[in-house]
Amino acid sequence: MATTTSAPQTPDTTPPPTPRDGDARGHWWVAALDGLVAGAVAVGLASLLGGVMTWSGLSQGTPSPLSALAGAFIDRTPPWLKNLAVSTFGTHDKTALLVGMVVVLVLVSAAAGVLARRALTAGLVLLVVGGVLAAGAVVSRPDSGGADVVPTFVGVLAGIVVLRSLVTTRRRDPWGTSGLTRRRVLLGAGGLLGVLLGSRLDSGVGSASASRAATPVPKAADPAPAVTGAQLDVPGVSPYVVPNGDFYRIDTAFVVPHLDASSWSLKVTGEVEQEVSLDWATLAQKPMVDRYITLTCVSNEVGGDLVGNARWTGWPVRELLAMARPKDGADMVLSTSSDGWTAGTPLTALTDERDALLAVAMNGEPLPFEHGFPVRLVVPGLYGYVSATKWVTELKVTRFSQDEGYWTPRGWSAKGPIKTASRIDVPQDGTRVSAGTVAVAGVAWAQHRGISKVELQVDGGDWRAARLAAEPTVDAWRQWVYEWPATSGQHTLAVRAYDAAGQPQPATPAPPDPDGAQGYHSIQVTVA
Ligand SMILES: Nc1nc2c(c(=O)[nH]1)N[C@H]1C(S)=C(S)[C@@H](COP(=O)(O)O)O[C@H]1N2
Ligand SMILES: [Mo]
Repeated sequence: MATTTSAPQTPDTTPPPTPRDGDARGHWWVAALDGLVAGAVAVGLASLLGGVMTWSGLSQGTPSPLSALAGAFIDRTPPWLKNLAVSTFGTHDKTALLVGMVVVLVLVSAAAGVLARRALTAGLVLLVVGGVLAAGAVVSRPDSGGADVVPTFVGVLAGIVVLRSLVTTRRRDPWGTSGLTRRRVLLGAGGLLGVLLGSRLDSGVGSASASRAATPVPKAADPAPAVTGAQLDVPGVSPYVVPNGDFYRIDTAFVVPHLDASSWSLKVTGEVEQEVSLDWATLAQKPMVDRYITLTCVSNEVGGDLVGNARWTGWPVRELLAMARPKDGADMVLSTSSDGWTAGTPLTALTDERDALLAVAMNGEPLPFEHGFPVRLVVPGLYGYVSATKWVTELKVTRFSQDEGYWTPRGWSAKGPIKTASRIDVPQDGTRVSAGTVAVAGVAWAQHRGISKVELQVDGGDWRAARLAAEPTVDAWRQWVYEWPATSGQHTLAVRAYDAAGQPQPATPAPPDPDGAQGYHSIQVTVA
């Protein structure tokens, strides 16, 4: 009987040191990192190729998968989520979406890497699923062509190759790899560079910027009214004319369209006797008018800042429509932007005496890209979502019974006349002021009707008339001020306005959807 048992000592076949969790798959976080690298390469290459296709004019659609996913997401956002996004992030809603997309991409890529650590195929399948979703978004974008999915396809293929090769390398040396090898850094950085370069090309920044810089502002044959007396000398009140850089921006465009004026054209189609096409050179020759018109967003909350006044230079739309001669029975013009957004405007608002413009300049500058370069619509009296199409490329004469603008199937009213409204700019809500005479001031608007009276109420008492600034045009907002003899304590101030016909602004509070917020703006201040 053997007293001792021992395994034969054969050093050559001794298994390698056992990894901590008993297998040869390496750290999960290294696997996640490899997924991230593969994801960065896939997205970077696809963005770069997509950018090149857009920039070269090879594609009229959205070949860049990130832009396509963002666009598809925005267009499918249910109204409650859109409202939540706007109320939470305001005009930074697109930055929020970008951050959200980056988070999702990071999570999905890392998950692909971690899955691949267990079974390579599972990781690759996740990359392919992501690619199929992106390709679906690409083909669903306006004006997409068959070749538009090529960047996504190539990107996913590159991601697969990279993930496979990183996983294979790791298998040879599961625990020896440090987290950040040269290859990973290079591939990851290359991917990020691709995204950056691609998004620049994507937005057409180069040629469009040159085009905008070379575009002269046409001299208006019919100048704007003088604005003497329209600006009150009260610190903190909104400027009568809002500078371009401070003007609110609202649109569904994740990537701001950068069009070249020389290749822009506008078609008038639909129920017309004569289809008309207008190019930039022809438009620039037309006699232009210069007008102050206040734009308002239907999403503007009571007291909100999605409203602004600018001087617009443009050619009256009615002149263009007169050339096309709308047929009897037509009652709507569906305007479309270069990125496929639409607005349905009553035909009469574009043909009556008001100055509905094909605007080419804002405050004496070519339209900023964010505000519609080279041409947009501006219609006095209607919320932006039913009238103010930026980057406009088509006017289809049609009927409300046959067509609807972008926001109508998303729960917003088909027609959007602007409701009379007023806002207190100073003092600001929740601030402290000193006792004595306090200038309470702000703006009121009832575009194309005009403001006849503004009243202020202190602590639920009598309504007192405010002093009105001059009103150079009924199409723009009007400033008002009330010299309030403030006494110490907590006070509530409320404002209300009347239009030129003497109609008071609606008193019953209502949210923005479906046809504009209403109710009185009120603030609280502490007087010391
Ligand atoms: N092409 C395009 N034009 C658009 C929109 C849009 O989403 N796409 N949004 C409209 C809305 S809802 C508003 S309120 C105004 C805002 O114009 P601004 O961004 O120049 O202030 O643009 C309108 N024109
Ligand atoms: Mo809007």
